[in-house]
Amino acid sequence: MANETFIGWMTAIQQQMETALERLLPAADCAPQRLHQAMRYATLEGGKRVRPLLAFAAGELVDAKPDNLARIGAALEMIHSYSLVHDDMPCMDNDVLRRGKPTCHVAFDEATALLVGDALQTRAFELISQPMAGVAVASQLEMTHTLAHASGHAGMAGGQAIDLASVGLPLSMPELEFMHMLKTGALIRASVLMGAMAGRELSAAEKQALDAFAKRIGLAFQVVDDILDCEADTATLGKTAGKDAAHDKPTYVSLLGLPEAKRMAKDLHDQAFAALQGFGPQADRLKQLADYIVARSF
Ligand code: GRG
Repeated sequence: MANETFIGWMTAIQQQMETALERLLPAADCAPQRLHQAMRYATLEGGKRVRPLLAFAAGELVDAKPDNLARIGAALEMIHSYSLVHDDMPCMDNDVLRRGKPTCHVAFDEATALLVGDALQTRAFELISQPMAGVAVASQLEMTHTLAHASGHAGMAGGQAIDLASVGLPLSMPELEFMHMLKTGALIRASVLMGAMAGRELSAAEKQALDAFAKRIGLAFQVVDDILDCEADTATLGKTAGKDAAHDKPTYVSLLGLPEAKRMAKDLHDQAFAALQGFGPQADRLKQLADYIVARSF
């Protein structure tokens, strides 16, 4: 029953995000049409919207306004979609399938895909730097800083650089963890923190607890991604399965083996739950999302 309620909530937020993204992305019939069409192609109708869901769930802790959370969610999803477009390009992972459809550079062309990433990234910052009703300017500045830090050299882009340099190398566990904390974990962590910046101020202890949750769940997301890459099929994932092993990429599965990687995902999930102990029922959505992230099948 509780699970049904969660699925209803998740579906409603996913629909709300689709509507917000439709509105906040540039119109397809407005010049330059090809770029705008490709930005919409890469962002709309696809993806689980995990980062916006985390921002909405964290927003519940602080009674944040849904309109502001939708804008924060759209910014997060634009950064995430840009990273997928660039990651799929021939100079990086060179993949042809993403979110169940041809990758952006295949459906359009490489130059357009490069520009899609650039334009989605800057659009994200345009969105979160516009005034938000009821949110202090200082909080918005903190949000902008958090998103920039999580996306750049000390976050996602840095993690991607380590990933590209690690192919075929036997990474140690701390090295693998560092790479994933940056590449995947940083934006997931930022999603939680940014949602919580859109409402009432949390105490220092609450912020610390939420950050501990966000870090654990960011890492759990990646461990599960590694497991799915070797256990799920391409049709279910909507992206090419088995790529990590084929590209000789170090993963939690290659380092620990499947059973131990599964145990690690469960441990991280339990640690994430424990971090939320001090919050009341307002943290229930975050807990349900943690369950979903660890139990998901794609
Ligand atoms: C190009 C700067 C730059 C960074 C790329 C995110 C990333 C860094 C690469 C994607 C490669 C990858 C498969 C990473 C593993 C975790 C991950 C981000 C999976 C995709 O995210 P989901 O599952 O995707 O949230 P959907 O499609 O549901 O949005």
